[in-house]
Amino acid sequence: MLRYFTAGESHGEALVAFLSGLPAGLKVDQAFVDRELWRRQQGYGRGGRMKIERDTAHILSGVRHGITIGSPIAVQLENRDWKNWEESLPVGAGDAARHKQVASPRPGHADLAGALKYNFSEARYVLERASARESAARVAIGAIAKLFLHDLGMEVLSHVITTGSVTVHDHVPWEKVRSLYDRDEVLLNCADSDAEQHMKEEVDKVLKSGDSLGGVFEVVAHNVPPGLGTYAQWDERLDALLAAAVMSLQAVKAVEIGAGVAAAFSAGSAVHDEIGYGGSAFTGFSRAHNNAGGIEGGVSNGEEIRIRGYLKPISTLRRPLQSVDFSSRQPVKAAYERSDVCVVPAAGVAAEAMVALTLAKCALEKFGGDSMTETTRNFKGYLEQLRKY
Ligand code: EPS
Repeated sequence: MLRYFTAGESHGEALVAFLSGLPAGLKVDQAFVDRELWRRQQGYGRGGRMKIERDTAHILSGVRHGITIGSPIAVQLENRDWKNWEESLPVGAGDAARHKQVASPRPGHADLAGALKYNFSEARYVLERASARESAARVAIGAIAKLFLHDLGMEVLSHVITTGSVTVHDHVPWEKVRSLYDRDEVLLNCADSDAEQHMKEEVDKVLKSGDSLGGVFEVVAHNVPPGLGTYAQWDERLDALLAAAVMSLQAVKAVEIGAGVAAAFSAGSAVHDEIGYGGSAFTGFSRAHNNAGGIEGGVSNGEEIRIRGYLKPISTLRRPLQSVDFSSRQPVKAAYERSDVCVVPAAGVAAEAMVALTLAKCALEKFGGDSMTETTRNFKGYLEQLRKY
């Protein structure tokens, strides 16, 4: 069973991620993992922090001589910013005068709900863990899940559909999403270069005005065979698992699979993907289009999986909203600390990681195996069964 979780505070010494349950014998390409981490750090609209951090995965366990050995994988990511926080956020008691309080909660952030829940007098500890810095740890193990999926022929990437008021309405084919991956400079990770320039202008506007922006990313999982997930039980449905995985990312407030939102306002005849028999990647069956986003009845159907995440605008504003001081209870402006103003491309990369981890989990449930030899043998046997169906 594939299991994973993370630990670490945004300005603590390091982030740590654990990934347990991968078969032995998977080649782990460190350069690939580090490039995924680099991709997450890119995008127009990031704040000063990204000039400090150079994320790299320090693999502590579970990989020897370049391959997985079946034991749990632990990965550490250094926070370079830690050297600026050692006195204000020490593990020991430290000097209270040097602690940096977050005196008034930011609307939209976890600050107030977290302080109430954990009975903190201010929000420092809340934001340290609620911060999207944590998603770097998920990207590190998500990259290893991607390597596993690559061995089964599957790929997971993302692109940006909306930033602020600019939206790409045309369908973006896989080849275009794939070509974004090869870029050495990431602006807004948008496949339409005119739209991307307009998105940049939107970011510039909010940079000037002290505001922030949200947007929409789309994750595409390519070459996923039919049969991952099941309708047999509510918590094994692939759409439910993917929605939870993407929704769990910081600032995501809605998730859509395929044409899910528009479909709710359309007639069935305009939505459902008619079935033909002319051949496709895995079987003789084919589809006229893919409004279902690659999932029907909680099961992958062999079409591309398309899942969108809707991000609220970043809740830290340079021109802050109204709030209340934690100690005096007087009205004040919300706290401001250095922040990003737009993170849609980065959130897309983090969502790729969550989608990859989810698909890897479902693939391992279906194909099993303690070694990659066993897993790929089972996988190939299933592909043969599909071809013969
Ligand atoms: C974040 C605030 C900023 C972001 C951070 C997420 O951090 P800081 O306050 O240290 O400048 O840069 O994102 C990351 C550090 C990252 O690696 O993505 C927040 O409040 O969520």
